[in-house]
Order: sequence, then C-alpha cells, then structure tokens
Amino acid sequence: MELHAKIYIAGHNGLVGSALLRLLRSRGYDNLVMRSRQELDLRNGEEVKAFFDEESIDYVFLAAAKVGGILANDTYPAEFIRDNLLMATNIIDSAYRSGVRKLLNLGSTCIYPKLAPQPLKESYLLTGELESTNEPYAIAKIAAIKMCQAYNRQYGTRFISVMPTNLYGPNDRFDLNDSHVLPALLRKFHEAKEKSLPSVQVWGTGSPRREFLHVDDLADACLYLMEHYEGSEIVNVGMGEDLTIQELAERIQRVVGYEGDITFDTSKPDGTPRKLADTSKLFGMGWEPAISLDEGLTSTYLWFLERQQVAQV
Ligand code: GFB
Repeated sequence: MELHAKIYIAGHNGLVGSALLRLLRSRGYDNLVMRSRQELDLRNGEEVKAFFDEESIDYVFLAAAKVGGILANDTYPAEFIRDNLLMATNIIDSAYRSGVRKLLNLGSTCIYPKLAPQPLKESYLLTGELESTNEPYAIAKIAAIKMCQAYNRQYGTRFISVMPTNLYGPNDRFDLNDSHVLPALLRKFHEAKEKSLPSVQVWGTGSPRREFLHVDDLADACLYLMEHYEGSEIVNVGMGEDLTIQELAERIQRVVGYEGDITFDTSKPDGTPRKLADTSKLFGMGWEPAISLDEGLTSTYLWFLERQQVAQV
C-alpha cells in the first residue's frame, strides 16, 4: 500500500480499528478515512453505497462489528447476527462496486466447531457444530468469509479474511456484563482491590482454555497480510499458546496486586472448552507476535488506570 493510498478503517473507534489507526499513522500512511457510527450507519446499505461512491477508496480494513463476550452473545443473538451480517454485506458489496483494490475482512476463531481438534486449523471451518453461545455471531462472520471468497471467484476482487484469536488491549470495553473475559477480570480485580473486597468472582469453572493476542500485534499482522497475502483462504492470527481461565485470573490478580480470594460462579457458562488457533500458516509466512501476555496485561491495566483517572476528572 502506498503511503498516500486512500485507506478506510471501518470501526476505527473500536478495539481493533483504533489499533489499526495507531499503527497506520505511525507508519506514515497519511490518507486515512474514518466515519463514526453517528456519521455513517454501516447497517444502512444506501448510506454505505453513497459513502463509497463519494470517497473512491483504495483499501479497506473491515474492523467494524458488533462484538461482545459470552454473556452478551447469549443475550442478544438477534442483534449479533443482524448487525454483523448487514455491516459486512454492505461494506463488501460497496467495496466491489466502487473498485476498492484490496479489502481485509476480520473474523474470529469462534467460527470454528466447538469440539474441533486443537489447535484449530483453517481447514476445520464448517466441519462441525458451533458453540451455541455465539453461533449467531459466528454464522455472520462465516457468511462474510464466504462472501469475500465468492466475490473473489466471480468478480476477481482481492478480499482477504483474517481470523484473530481472543483480543485485548487499549480501547477495549470494560462493561462487566457485555465485555470479554480479560477486560472484565482486570476491572473486577481492580475494583476488589480498591474496595478491599474479600474475593473476586470468576464466571464458569475456570477450566476452559483461551488464547489472548494483544490488539497491536493483530494490527501488525493485518498490515503484514494486506501487504503480502493474496489468497482467498482464511488465515489465523494468534499467539500460539493458551491458558485456563483460572490461570488468567491468577495472572491478572498478580498484575493488579489484589490479595483476596478467587471464587467461581458455575451458574455462568463456560462456553467452548478450548479455541487455540493453529498459526503455522501465518508464522510460516514470516510474521510472529511481539507482545507477551504478561507485558500486554501490564500495559492494558496501566491504560485502564489512566482512563479511570481521566473519567474521574
Ligand atoms: O471472552 P469471553 O467472554 O468469550 O470468555 P469467549 C468467556 C470465558 O471466560 C468463559 C469465562 O469460559 C467464561 O465463563 N469468564 C470468567 C468470563 N469470568 C468472566 C467474566 O467476568 N466475563 C466474561 N465475559 N467471561 C467469545 C465469543 O467467546 O470470543 C465472541 O462469544 C468472540 O463472539 C470472542 O468470538 C473472541 O472467548 O468464550
């Protein structure tokens, strides 16, 4: 991508979009296009078409999505499937009609079957039942992958699809009901420490395993793939290692410096037992992550503290 190419980051205020914005600006890309959800409702096909017709965009990072943790997905299935289908369909189709040179579509490792062999190879897609708590979201993400592949085959577009593992970092959401596990636990341990609470409650049994990639590493992988990958097949992006939810809670407890107890609320769902991405395809291309989980937990907690202080001002 040339530094003056017009690059649209769909979802630039979110966890992934803001990391892409930080990275592209730091690399000297000076023709970036962003629209807030108040300026452009990506679920509205006419608005999206008019935007692409007006802007004549060269490259698209499709990082806009309705996302959330296990409880949010299980509570709002209709919104998760509807909004993600609409946003992806509108952007992918308008990108084709307006002659976008290349588009990167972001999915998730939750698209793989619940009980697929681990680590998850890209070829396991659609080989088994999905995890019920996030099936609507996963179906929307799978539809976007298939749409990119169909447009590539029929229209000769260059629409690539990237499947990140669980992500965390600055600009994540810390709402205790709707957020993902890592930010939720950072906040829970922080608040327990501040209020000298006797214990922190972790959902589920603590035995499921999850892999966590810092969002700045994902952004770096996305830029790498936009520059070097031309295939229609999906590409996993991950750390190559995972840990149990209990181990994650214990690491976060240490980072926050909380000295109380950890309890488990088994009335809450565990979700899929494990979803470790097989990253041999991407690592084989020469890319690898740079931020360890301990480094990432510390920097994300510091970001959370700074934002707390700003909020209290
Ligand atoms: O990140 P998370 O909510 O979603 O992680 P998934 C859920 C796992 O963490 C479950 C446990 O095993 C939960 O029981 N957990 C423990 C908690 N304490 C908490 C807590 O306080 N909050 C939350 N949220 N979980 C998501 C998909 O699956 O993965 C999304 O639902 C997306 O669609 C995302 O794909 C990447 O990792 O299970």
